[in-house]
Amino acid sequence: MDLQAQLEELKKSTQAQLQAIKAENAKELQDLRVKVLGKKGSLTELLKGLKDLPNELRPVVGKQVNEVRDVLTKAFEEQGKILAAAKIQAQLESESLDVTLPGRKISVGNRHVLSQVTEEIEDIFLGMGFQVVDGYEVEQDYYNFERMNLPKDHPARDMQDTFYISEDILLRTHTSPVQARTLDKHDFSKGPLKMISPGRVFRRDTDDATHSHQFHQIEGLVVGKNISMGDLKGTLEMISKKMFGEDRKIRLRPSYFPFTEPSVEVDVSCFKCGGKGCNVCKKTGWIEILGAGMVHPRVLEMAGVDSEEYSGFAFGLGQERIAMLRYGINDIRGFYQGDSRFTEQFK
Ligand code: FA5
Repeated sequence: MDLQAQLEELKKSTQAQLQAIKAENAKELQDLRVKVLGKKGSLTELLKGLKDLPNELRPVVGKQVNEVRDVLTKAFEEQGKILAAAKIQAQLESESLDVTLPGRKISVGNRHVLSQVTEEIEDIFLGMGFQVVDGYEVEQDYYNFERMNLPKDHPARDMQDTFYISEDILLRTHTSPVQARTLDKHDFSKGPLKMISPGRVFRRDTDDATHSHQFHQIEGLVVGKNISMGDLKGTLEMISKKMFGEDRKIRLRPSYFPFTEPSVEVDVSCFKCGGKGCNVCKKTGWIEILGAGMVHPRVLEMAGVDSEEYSGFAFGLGQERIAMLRYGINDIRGFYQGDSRFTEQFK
């Protein structure tokens, strides 16, 4: 091949190689430039052949060499720009943010369903001017039983199987001891006592789907002048409607608690069947939600409150029971196991 053909060949093959270089291999461009246009490159190599050409051809081929150098130099420059632009483009694409994509969900916790029910009931009573009072989970036998008109050896103590810590100290079996503690502190010259007290209670019960050895109650107590059973019924009717729906009715059944006289169990008309009878209310149309009654005169007297002048009502409801009825929860153990598949249902 003569020198001119070689020059033409070098030009074409270099152009082809240039085209083939990809953006991610931009370094190959520099290597190719050195290989073709460098001091010891292919073009310089071909130039050496110039001296062997006949005189009249030398200027012609010399000119062709310069042209090829110019063409290739320009081609390298241009390909360099193209590759640099492609690199920037690729970078932009890889780092681009698609603002229309839905974001990743951050899992946020929620209040436990028992806390939600408690707070809801607290709000209802706060709205009626009640105070919310805290009690002790570790309580004295004296407040848990004796002040609730359950002297030592009283058979009704068996209704609440108890965890004793010592003969006089126990885990409270109900929130009722808060009644005695609050009565002791209240100054009746400033008006009636209206309080609720939510909290945890403990009984030596066998755990099953509806019983737990620890559960939650809300105690309610109103003591003042001329407080009647009508006030109790009105209050409970209101709370049942707020918790279970406006068309709920309540029913009071005679019962027995040593600290109330008369005592009642309170049923609410079934929110599922409306009273016709279904599996939720065990075909009775009614669901028991709490125990209540008029405060026993002896409970008032033990607190130094004149039972001739003052009267009152009290109630105790189980939050688990309320939440289970409301949300159709069929196993009480779900409340305590911390399984997120349970807890997340109450967001
Ligand atoms: C009492 O504890 C009384 N102190 C309530 C009371 C207060 C009556 C003031 C009158 C005046 P009782 O033992 O029935 O009553 O319990 C009240 C509620 O606690 C029950 O209706 C039930 O909802 C709930 N409860 C009782 N035992 C358990 C248990 N083992 N597991 C879950 N909930 C329970």
